[in-house]
Amino acid sequence: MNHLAEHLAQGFSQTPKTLSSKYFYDTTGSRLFQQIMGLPEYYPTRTELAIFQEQGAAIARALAAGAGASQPLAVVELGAGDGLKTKFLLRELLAQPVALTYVPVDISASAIAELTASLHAELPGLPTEPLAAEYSAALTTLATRPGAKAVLFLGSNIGNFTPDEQVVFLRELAQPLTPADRLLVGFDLRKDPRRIRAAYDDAQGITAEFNFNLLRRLNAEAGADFELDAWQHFPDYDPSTGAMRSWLVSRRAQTVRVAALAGQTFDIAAWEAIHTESSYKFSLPQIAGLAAAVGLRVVEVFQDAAGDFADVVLAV
Ligand code: AVI
Repeated sequence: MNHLAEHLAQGFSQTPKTLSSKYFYDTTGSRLFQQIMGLPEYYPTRTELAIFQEQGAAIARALAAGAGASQPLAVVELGAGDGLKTKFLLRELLAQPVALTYVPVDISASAIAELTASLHAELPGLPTEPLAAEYSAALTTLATRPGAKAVLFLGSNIGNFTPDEQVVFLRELAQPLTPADRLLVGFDLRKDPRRIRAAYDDAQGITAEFNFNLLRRLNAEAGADFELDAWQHFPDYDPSTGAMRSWLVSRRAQTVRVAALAGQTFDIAAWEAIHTESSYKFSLPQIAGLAAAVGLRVVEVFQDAAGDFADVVLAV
């Protein structure tokens, strides 16, 4: 049984039916996400980029401070994607008196290949050790690699975990860190709920395509027969919890057959919803609480002037 089919069987046995957003990122999904990052409604990417453009030197100093001039610094980025924003930080880090290596980690092999090629062209002096893998592989790198580490987890990727998963994941990340290491986490902050919801329901329908791509992928890789026009992309935001959620809602009663599950079928009721992604939004006290819960201290908080997004430097 293939991995994706197994995930479908497991996710469809839950109530509500669930598919993980980590399966969004095949080659098509990664391209769609790149388009999303440039959409007028999707503010997080350009806001974090502006923070790096305006405060990059101070962030680089905060990240390299623990390493000093005496030990090499490995910048390990989880979910590196196209690295567009990180390149600003890397340029600033290259100006610090430290021997730097960049270790981008991403689940998408195509994203890692494109990033590696662009880094060779744009930052030819930067030693790079790309890793096409899930986050768990990066945790091994963190635990075994000598020298200081600056771990980057940007773009509010942390928001794609449930609150419980956020604690577990950050605890795992914090566990191998030494006092010389730093962690930089990007958090999308709570704001006007309509702006948040619009960021996941863009007028051009790119986010809807991104969500539908999950079904396309299940059709292609698990032999499922989802009919895409029988589904609706539905995002909702709960301002009381900061939970931004995306759903695929079935427009009619339907039965889906999955070849990779020996032809197993799944009945879906009219207007039944499949949960496909959560993108949690945070407050600053909540971030401080999360850090404290996993034994990390907040070293410095970098925000845009409007307070839409925060990049937080953490250390043990
Ligand atoms: C990758 N992640 C932080 C994005 C987010 O905002 O949750 C993925 C995304 N989903 C829909 N639009 C963007």
